Amino acid sequence: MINPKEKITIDNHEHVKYNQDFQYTEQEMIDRSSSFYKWLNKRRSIRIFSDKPIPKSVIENLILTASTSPSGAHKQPWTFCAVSNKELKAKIRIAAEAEEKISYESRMSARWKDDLKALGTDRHKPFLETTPWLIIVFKKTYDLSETNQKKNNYYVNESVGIACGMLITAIHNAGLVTLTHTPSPMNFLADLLNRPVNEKAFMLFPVGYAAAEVFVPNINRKPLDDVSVFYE
Ligand code: IYR
Repeated sequence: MINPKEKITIDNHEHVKYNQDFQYTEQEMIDRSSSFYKWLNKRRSIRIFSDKPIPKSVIENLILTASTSPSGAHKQPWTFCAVSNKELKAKIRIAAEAEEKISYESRMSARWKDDLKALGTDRHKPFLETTPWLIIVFKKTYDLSETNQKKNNYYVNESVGIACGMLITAIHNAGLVTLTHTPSPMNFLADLLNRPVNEKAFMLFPVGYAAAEVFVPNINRKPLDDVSVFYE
């Protein structure tokens, strides 16, 4: 129970006292930020997965974590669709590979395909059937009121992009792996998953364990100097 003295009203809206029950000494902060970076830097995009099952409760926790993301005016303009149904995964694979075939054969430029060579990706997407779960993130450009009135949301791409980043971090934290898969166009996902008109597919994440033996591209992350500018 919140003590009534810990609440105030601003413009007719209730605000509760922020009780930050975690704070660190400067040394702890240095240690924690460094070890978190080292741990997150172990994340790799994986393209070959095991079919070992994952409890549904884990997927629920991953979605709850992603859904803690900040969002424009707190509209939380996202829906996370979690698919473990085998027939549905097979349909998603067929539709995604059909789009990818066209993309790789005609939509993508030679330079783009050249850039992807280092990653070892192509139009075949077996992981869409192998992984125990797919999480498909939908963005809500607008919400629909009970009377079907459109209510626009704000900073939808930014909000859903941040939620996806938090989802990826949560997947890594659970000891699982994923890949940001972006079949384009993605309209087939809204059709297959029966989503309402205000939802558009944003990104697809296969979630699972890496296959027993997987090789990942031998590539490096840019050093701090290349990705930052400090103004002190
Ligand atoms: N959407 C395609 C192609 C692709 C595009 C980028 I940019 C990548 O970093 C990786 C793949 C696919 O998912 O294969």
